Amino acid sequence: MADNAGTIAGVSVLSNTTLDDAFRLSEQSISDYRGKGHTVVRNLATQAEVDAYSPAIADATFRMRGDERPLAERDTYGKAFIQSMNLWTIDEQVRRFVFARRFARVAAELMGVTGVRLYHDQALFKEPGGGITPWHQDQVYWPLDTKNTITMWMPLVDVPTDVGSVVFVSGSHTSDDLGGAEIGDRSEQYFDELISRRGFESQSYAPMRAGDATFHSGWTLHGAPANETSTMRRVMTIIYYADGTRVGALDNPMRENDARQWLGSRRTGEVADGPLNPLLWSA
Ligand SMILES: O=C(O)CCC(=O)C(=O)O
Repeated sequence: MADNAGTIAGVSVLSNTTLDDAFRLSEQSISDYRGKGHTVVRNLATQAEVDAYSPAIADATFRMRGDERPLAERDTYGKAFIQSMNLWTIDEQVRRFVFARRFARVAAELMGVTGVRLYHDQALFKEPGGGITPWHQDQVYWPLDTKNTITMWMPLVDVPTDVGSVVFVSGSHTSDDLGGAEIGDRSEQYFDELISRRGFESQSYAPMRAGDATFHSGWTLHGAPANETSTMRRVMTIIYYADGTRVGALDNPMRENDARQWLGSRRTGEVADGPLNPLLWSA
């Protein structure tokens, strides 16, 4: 089928499958997201839609891949996944997926805001034998002066329980920066201790089907187990923030770097509306 195949005989074909219609979000998803800092939305994309876009996403992921060393030579964070970012800028088919109004509207409705902008996308492909994703909070990296940041995490393949699906720490999003800093061995140990000391509860939504999606807030503590299977865990993520958000403190090198890379070098106090931050949905 030309429309859904993604490639025909190696030639890339643009899909006619649009992702711009409204999805009926349940009240339960909204209250889970706001209360716990995470939720799952089942069947946000159909299998046919995933099939239409995932070849282009996979192709762009491998083209943009930075670290090509074998797993054994990488550190803990490097072993967690192949991570390729802002794929929408190199492929029209991926751009259509990332700019999907359906996904952006769900993000806005979960946060309860009237518009969302793109921060960036990233593919997170956990290889067979890939390691844990250490506990971390995303917003340590993001110089965004708002609590209204959210990641959509959508598997492009079915994710059974034994293939590292994300584990979220419920309620951790209300605490802002919990102090674990950069993702790696130290954040894993720091947050392991913090979770047991504070008696936090954690939750995973595995098993997940291709096209299901989880959403988590920028301050929600999360990580993922290793992939001990022989299947690549192919996941695409899209990160959004509320329209009107200003650039926050550039108080660590990661945030300085993110402001340069994703926010058009906007400075603290300026509206975060750089050329890579289109408004993807507004009421
Ligand atoms: O995919 C993973 O293993 C971790 C995902 C993650 O950290 C994120 O989407 O913020």
